Amino acid sequence: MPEHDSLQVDGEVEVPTRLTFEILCGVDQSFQIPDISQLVPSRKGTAIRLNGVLSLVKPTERATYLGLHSSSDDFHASIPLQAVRDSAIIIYRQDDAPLSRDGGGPFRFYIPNHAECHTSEIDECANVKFIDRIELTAEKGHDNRPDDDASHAALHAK
Ligand SMILES: Nc1nc2c(c(=O)[nH]1)N[C@H]1C(S)=C(S)[C@@H](COP(=O)(O)O)O[C@H]1N2
Ligand SMILES: [Mo]
Repeated sequence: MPEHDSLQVDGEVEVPTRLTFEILCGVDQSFQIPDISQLVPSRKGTAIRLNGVLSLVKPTERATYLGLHSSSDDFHASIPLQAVRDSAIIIYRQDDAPLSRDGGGPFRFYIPNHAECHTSEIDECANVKFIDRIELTAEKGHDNRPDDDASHAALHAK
């Protein structure tokens, strides 16, 4: 069971790693986005580039899909790695504290140039909140994003 305040990164990687707020704060500045409102005007916080995390865990050549798991509310997405490798970020900090649950924290996956909900594999629904595990896989993995308007509306009504 992943711990709630940490982010396990495993699967098709050479170095499975359990990330914490402190570890992410210490990742090289070149991978940090101190103020994400410069990238996404409506969002606040500090993020790390997915690339920064991948540099720590070293994906294998077989890694093709990125699995984003939120066990706390059982929400999961599996998206093609190559399409988001250079653009996706993980928001993990607001001021000097971990990102709040209200903000999707402690770890929130985010694709700045996402498509509208259920128009593409790389859609807004893939911006998974409360992620506690990132799993790299060779094939598409578990994905329970809403795939039509009705299931989407039902999710948002929760
Ligand atoms: N853990 C989790 N992440 C989630 C969801 C969810 O229900 N649970 N909903 C998704 C959907 S369908 C959308 S459209 C976006 C909405 O993000 P927002 O609440 O920041 O606008 O979050 C996505 N991330
Ligand atoms: Mo969505």
